[in-house]
Amino acid sequence: MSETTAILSTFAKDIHSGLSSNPKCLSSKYFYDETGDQLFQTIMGLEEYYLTRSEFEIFDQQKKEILKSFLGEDTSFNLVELGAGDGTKTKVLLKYFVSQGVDFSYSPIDISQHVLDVLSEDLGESIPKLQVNAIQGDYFDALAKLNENHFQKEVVLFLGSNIGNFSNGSAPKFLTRLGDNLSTGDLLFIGFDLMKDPNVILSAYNDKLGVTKEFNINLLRRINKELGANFDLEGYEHFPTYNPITGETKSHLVSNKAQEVFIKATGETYSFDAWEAIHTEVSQKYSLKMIHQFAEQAGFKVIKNFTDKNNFYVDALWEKI
Ligand code: AVJ
Repeated sequence: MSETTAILSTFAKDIHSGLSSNPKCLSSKYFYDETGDQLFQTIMGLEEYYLTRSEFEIFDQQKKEILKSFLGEDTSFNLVELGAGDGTKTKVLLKYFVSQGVDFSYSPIDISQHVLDVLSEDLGESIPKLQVNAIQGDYFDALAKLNENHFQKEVVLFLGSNIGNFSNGSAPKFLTRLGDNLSTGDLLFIGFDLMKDPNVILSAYNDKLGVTKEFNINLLRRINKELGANFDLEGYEHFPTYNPITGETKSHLVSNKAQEVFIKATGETYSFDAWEAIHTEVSQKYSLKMIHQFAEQAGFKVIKNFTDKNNFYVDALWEKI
């Protein structure tokens, strides 16, 4: 890289290291600029994208049981949500808990202050009685801060199969670190997308309208815009794969010709062979056995699994040992 390295953003450094690797890769955490957020909102409403609908069904149909399990022997708790987003699904639970007169507060944690502002305003209007305490920042910093000031039981939500973006190698480390920031008896309510008919899974990442393709290609558009690159957006095919043995779903952008791209921010040119691929995302699918192993490895006890009627998806409730 050129001598400007020292002043390069983390974004530029990550993109440089990904495009210099073999095979090439780019991190899915960079999908979410404003356009990426909007595209993901659209994905959540797609016919093929069963994940959101399945989790919504679990909340809607089993909210009474969920509340009972959250409370356990206690009479109150603090509900913490990691990566709250727009809170559409969570609202089903929040509304129900408020209607039942439950003594709880809600602390959404997100890296984006903008997301938190929109969510807080929306909740102020739709559930005015709800006590909201939004925290901007890194998940672990925010959890540590909460743990200092709270004597109530924490119930941490990590929904949407966001855990799926971690490889199976890195997920246990993340979950262990999460547990390190909790106290004995605290709860983790975590959404996992289950293994199922491979065709159903592949369609969810290759929708007819091409929204997921746009979502994937938007990463290149973002690099063009923010790092001054000249990716030809027509020069890459969207290609997801699912491995039914490991449960790994991967998204790729495949270069449909030999081509080069120049990125101003790194001062470098990157070459693609014809049909060379960039790996852009992992969306891991799980068996219940894998999920139980994760809980054990990370120091949690399994309390209950909540699944939808199709058995497509599970929200697992774990207790910190
Ligand atoms: C937000 C990570 C759960 O992997 O299913 C949707 C993102 N990627 N379509 C997922 C996504 C392509 C989504 N997660």
